[in-house]
Amino acid sequence: MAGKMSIRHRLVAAVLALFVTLACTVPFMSPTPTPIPVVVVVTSSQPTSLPPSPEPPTATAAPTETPITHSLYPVEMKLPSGIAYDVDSKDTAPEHRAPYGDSYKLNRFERPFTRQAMDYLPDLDIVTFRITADDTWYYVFAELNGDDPNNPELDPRYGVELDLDRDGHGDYLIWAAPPFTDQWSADHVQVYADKNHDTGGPSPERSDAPYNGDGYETLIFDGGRGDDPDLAWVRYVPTGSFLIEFAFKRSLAGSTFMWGVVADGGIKDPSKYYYNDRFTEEQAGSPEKSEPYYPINEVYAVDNTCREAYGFTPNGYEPLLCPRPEAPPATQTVGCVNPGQYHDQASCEAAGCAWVIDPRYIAAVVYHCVAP
Ligand SMILES: [Ca+2]
Ligand SMILES: [Ca+2]
Ligand SMILES: [Ca+2]
Ligand SMILES: [Ca+2]
Repeated sequence: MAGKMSIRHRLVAAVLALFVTLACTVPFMSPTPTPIPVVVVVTSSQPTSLPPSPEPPTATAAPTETPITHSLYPVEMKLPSGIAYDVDSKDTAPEHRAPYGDSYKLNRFERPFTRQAMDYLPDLDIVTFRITADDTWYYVFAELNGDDPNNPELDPRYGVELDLDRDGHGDYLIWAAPPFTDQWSADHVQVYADKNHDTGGPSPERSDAPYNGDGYETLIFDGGRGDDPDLAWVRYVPTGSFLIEFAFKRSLAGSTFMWGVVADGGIKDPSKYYYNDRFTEEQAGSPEKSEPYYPINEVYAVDNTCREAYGFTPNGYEPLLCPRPEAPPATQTVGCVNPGQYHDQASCEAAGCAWVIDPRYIAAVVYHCVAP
């Protein structure tokens, strides 16, 4: 009995609903049906479940991006004791110049300065660089003189260049963009490869300008998208100045390679590496007042380092290899200090250093200054 009543009630309700619907619809009927507005809620990480839409199919579908899932994270590593030094331009900054160490020919830039005005940009001035490793990762530390890697006017990029076969042509560039935080993140890290081996042009140790290769042209990792979502990471460590710390998989670099770091607030274009092949020396300018093309012009707001060897003892002929040995002026009080700063025999020997043939030059006898 209760069941029959219930069915009867439902029938009555259905009939009433039909009347109400007709009553509501009929006054609004028009010869052209009006599309029903649909509010589309789009989320960035997952496909949305939308009601059937009367809109024509020209409406753009929401991007169906798969969320990035990381399975391995870098850890906190102690700063390694092994340290390499880049030129510190802080002391000569008031004079709007770099002290030394910029070599257009070698694609080695000491240009943490604005174009032409040569105002100092400490957030781009690399002063030390180091590397260490654990079972999964290489960790590279770049120490900079500034205090803001998120400097909004510069929007700087910090990078690590890897040369796996030691020929001076960079093979990978790990390239990180703001915002940087003190937590490991892969979100703003990219890894570029040079698959056609034209970084550096025909000669990695000389300018080939004007050269139109495509530099680091292949993006193999982009914020976690790529074959390995955990390939490369970055964070920064405020230290009074700051450290940019990179972590990248050992599988990317192998067990022996050459590496250097770069801070770029100027051109910021991996496809134009190396910059000394894109601009003549005159176009690039120079940060040293003793040079004819002072001040810096087309190649500006950039600092990079020489290349260090990892996992092998360099023979001295590796292109772009850091001069050896290179020691900090602050920790040496006697004897030859930072011989790379002397560019003539008299000042080299006066400082207690030795003026010897530079083994990196095969075609010509070139002297450079080293520790005796
Ligand atoms: Ca520097
Ligand atoms: Ca190479
Ligand atoms: Ca070149
Ligand atoms: Ca290339």
